[in-house]
Amino acid sequence: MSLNSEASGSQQANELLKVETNGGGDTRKIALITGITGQDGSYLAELLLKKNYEVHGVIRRASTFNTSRIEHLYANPVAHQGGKMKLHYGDMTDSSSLVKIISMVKPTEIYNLAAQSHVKVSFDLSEYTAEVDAVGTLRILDAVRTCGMEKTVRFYQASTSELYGKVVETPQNEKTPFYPRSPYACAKMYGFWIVINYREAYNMYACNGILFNHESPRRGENFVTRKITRSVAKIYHQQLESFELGNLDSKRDWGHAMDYVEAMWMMLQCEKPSDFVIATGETHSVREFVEEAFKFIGREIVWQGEGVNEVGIEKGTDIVRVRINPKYFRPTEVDLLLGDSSKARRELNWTPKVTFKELIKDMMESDIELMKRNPIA
Ligand code: NDP
Ligand code: GDR
Repeated sequence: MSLNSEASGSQQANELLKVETNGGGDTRKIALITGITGQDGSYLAELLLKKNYEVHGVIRRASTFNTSRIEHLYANPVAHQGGKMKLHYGDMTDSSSLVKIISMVKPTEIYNLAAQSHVKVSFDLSEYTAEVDAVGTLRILDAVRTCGMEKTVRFYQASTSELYGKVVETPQNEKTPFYPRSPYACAKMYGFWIVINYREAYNMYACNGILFNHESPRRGENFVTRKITRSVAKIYHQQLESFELGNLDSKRDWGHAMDYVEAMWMMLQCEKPSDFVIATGETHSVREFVEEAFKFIGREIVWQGEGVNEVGIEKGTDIVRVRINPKYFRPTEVDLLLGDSSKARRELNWTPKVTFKELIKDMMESDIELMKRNPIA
């Protein structure tokens, strides 16, 4: 099967809906990824294809193509490996689609990554966020049971450091109490506990990965890191003079998405299911991220003023590069995230490879190239 942006909508639909079933007694590894078109889904699909998995993805219908992050997997015949990757239309709000897909694909591993994943947007779309992120998780777990696969399938749930919310203690580990601070985090809290409940009630192999923020050149454009690297790349090409941000003082434990999808896979290869924190163990403010991104293009930012009147000025000039806009503030903020992933390091032998500076370098190089090729991106 080939899928590219030239294909007409109906061609694409027909191709996507072609599903092959698995014969009995098959020992192949078959993964089903919800959210395959997202940042993590795309890296995970790559990783699993390299490990010779048959990879199936749930994709939702959109009025424009939403497969840009995985298009290269179709284009590359080696990664594509003779039809080893297939997409199926479905939605986390539509139980029947999930049951159909699971019964046809018969996955050995399910990675539930689909979510309305933007924290600020969850304040505006609170009910929808709960539908997708909380009830959606329940729907897919129930779909597994409806298909009678709860004893055979291994299930990964994309849980989040947002569960920690208001700071109770740092660094945060698997035993740190939760205090969610957004409709997104509250919905993910339901997802976290329903996974544990199904593990205990039905003896399912189901794990929560409590992943701290992870970024990459494929990060969505409205998350703060990507917004910064895109804007600084545009400034570098003289396509933009300044950009706006919200809270500069919040601190995050930022890693690289490629390292984090590996941890997801590792969690499903253990003897027993368990929940793991995945983090770098380093925290940096949004302000520091901005400074590092500018350093990458050989500029220095100095901060002047206070609160909403604070601005970032390019040193040696009077040009304002960063302004504060309160519209990016959240009604309740998560001030500080810093993870302790010693359980994952010990039991999974997982370690992050990419440092904070290397992450920014990777994102800046990619966005500088992107803006050079396509200034209106
Ligand atoms: P993205 O926002 O990049 O991707 C989200 C994916 O979910 C997309 O494929 C999106 O499809 C899909 N999706 C959204 N709504 C639905 C729906 N109703 N039905 C089916 N699919 C849907 O997120 P990330 O890749 O960054 O994150 C993956 C998961 O990990 C998410 O659950 C997120 O909450 C969680 N997480 C992320 C962290 C991070 O730092 N990145 C940290 C901790 C947890 P479409 O492309 O069509 O929009
Ligand atoms: P987060 O990521 O909320 O941590 O959730 P995001 O990048 O959106 O925000 C990080 C911090 O930056 C501050 N901030 C801004 N954020 C955005 N988006 N835009 C701005 O202009 C801006 N200015 C400052 C925010 O207030 C916040 O403190 C991400 C998502 O991937 C979740 O799905 C995931 O669960 C968590 O990470 C772990």
